[in-house]
Amino acid sequence: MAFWDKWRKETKPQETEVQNAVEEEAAPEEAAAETAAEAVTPAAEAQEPAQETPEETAQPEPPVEEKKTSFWQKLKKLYMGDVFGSAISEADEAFFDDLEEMLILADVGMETAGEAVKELRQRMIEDKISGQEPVKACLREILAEKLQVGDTRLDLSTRPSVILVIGVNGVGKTTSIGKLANRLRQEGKRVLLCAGDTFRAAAADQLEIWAGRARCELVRQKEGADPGAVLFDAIQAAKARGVDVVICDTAGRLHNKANLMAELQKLRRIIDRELPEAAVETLLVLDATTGQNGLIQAKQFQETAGCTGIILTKLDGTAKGGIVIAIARELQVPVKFVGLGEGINDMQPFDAKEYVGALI
Ligand SMILES: Nc1nc2c(ncn2[C@@H]2O[C@H](COP(=O)(O)OP(=O)(O)O)[C@@H](O)[C@H]2O)c(=O)[nH]1
Ligand SMILES: [Mg+2]
Repeated sequence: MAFWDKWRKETKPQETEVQNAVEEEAAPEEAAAETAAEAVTPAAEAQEPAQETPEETAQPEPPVEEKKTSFWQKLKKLYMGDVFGSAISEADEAFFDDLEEMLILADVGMETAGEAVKELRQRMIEDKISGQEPVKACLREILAEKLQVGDTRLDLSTRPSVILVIGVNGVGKTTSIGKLANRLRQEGKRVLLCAGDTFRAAAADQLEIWAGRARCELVRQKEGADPGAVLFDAIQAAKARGVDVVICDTAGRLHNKANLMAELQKLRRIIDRELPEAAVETLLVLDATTGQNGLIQAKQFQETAGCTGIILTKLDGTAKGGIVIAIARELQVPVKFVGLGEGINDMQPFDAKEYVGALI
């Protein structure tokens, strides 16, 4: 069973047709002058959800899964009944090489794969570990440790608290906001979405559809409005209405780093000024299918904007689940949620132990 199937096991089939506005890389322009709120739309007025379709058919078996099976079969031969001594034979060297290759193929990253194998080798010698299951368990433990880089829960301790959602175009920011809003609503929280991606009207329209689905409130302005002004309005609305969580969508523009930084910092300043005591999460959304390239982008975002957590989307679309480990290890930011499909329930809080168990 592929690891994402295991992740999926608790999610119910949900709607998969999401109106997806094609993101265009709009050249950032000077932000428009701050304007008053144009529309503050309660959930009841939000558009009807898009048509529901049944869950897609099962994914084909990925090549990594095959590799994994044959690899562990090989391992079994090598270690069944073996008592591991202090010396590592040539055959064992081959095992460690294969293991490192498997981890790299799974997108764990060269450096992290090398480290993990080194640690495994050490522990196997020190603790005299042998046999397929004990070795696997030891490797799981090592990988899980690499994933422990901070609290995976959201800090929503104030009313309101704010979640700023950032990341490049098309990674799944707006979709993840919809899923997250739904989750928080189910926990009984009053949620307000802020349409901070103002480059195209379609971006706010897409968020409005999600607001309708998740039955939460939305603050939007006209296309081209200053995202800071929209956030300002959203915060005022949240204060006035006793909203628990404001989730702010943003435009994803990475090619102009200076503009991106300026805009994200401006949003942050508005939050700090209007809600100085508020718990603020900055969640970076990453697309798992972009693998190591995504990691390079993530590093730039992290340097520019800083983030308190990662939402890793489209894990259903990759056989290379190891990217989660690479991200945690190299960014030192906890993965807080993983996206496993386009439906409203296709997102789960991240659990390192469960994940590693599904991976290996
Ligand atoms: N398979 C899959 N598709 C996703 C996931 N999250 C988002 N998407 C899709 O990715 C595309 C871009 O999503 P969108 O939320 O518009 O990205 P944004 O530009 O970052 O706001 C849409 O077609 C979404 O349905 C996921 O976890 N799995
Ligand atoms: Mg979007």
